[in-house]
Amino acid sequence: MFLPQIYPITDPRITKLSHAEQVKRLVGGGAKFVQLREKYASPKEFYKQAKEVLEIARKNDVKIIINDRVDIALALKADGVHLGQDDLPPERARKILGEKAIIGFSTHSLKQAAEAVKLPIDYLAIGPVFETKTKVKPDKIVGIEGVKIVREAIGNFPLVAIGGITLQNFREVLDAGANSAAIISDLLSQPDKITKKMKEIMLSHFHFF
Ligand code: 3NM
Repeated sequence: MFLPQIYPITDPRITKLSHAEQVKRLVGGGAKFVQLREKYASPKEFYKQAKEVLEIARKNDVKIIINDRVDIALALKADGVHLGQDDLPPERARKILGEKAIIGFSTHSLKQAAEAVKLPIDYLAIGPVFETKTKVKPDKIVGIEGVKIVREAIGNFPLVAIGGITLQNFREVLDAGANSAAIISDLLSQPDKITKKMKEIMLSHFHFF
């Protein structure tokens, strides 16, 4: 599975923009893989917005992962879902969405991560790595050390780090063993600079190689 080193996630509360507008701005900056995260709108409203996103994404060869809602991912033939510890179990999501769907799963401890690799998922996420204000009731911070420990425990399993990741610290997170850094507020907190921020982060990563 293709997992980009920078994994942007939308947030309408932070941006006051539709998911489609956020995706357009992120894609303008080079994003190829975006998660739609919606914690407040009704399923009907989220469906409507995600449908608009999928139309844009298909034209631009961008993969779209739907947070939490297996039903919406199925209805729209999105590329996959990202599930939390309290969502539909990944086994069930896999049966519903099929072998080709990308399924991601959130974990917040070494124990959860070690369990997660046995599930029919494509990547697991560990977090929060740093302090975050974006998630309501975040779990305990795992730190860079937590990313390293999880990496050691899971072998080559695809690993996404999340929580408080920025343009300044994402390289440290990747060096600790994450394949990908998921980022919300550092990309979105200045809505008129989303494209610029996305470009900056893609470029700084490019310079590294
Ligand atoms: N999940 P930001 S932390 C959505 O720990 C989410 O699983 C987390 O936002 C986890 O990049 C988090 O603004 C919020 O810190 C990430």
